[in-house]
Amino acid sequence: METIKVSGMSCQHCVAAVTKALEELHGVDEVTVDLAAAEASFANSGVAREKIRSAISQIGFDPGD
Ligand SMILES: [Cu+2]
Repeated sequence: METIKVSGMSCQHCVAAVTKALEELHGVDEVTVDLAAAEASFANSGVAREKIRSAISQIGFDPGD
């Protein structure tokens, strides 16, 4: 599993939006977003980190490195 910090989430709607955005990436599966930890974890089969970061920022949240 891979993890990434996600800043700016405030409620379960944000969690759902981030989950959906990541699941839409081909190669990313089993997405779990932890609101309290401000972190998403997922199985990644080859998706570039930059693509993952951009999927998060495109919906208005701030991805970590
Ligand atoms: Cu929210």
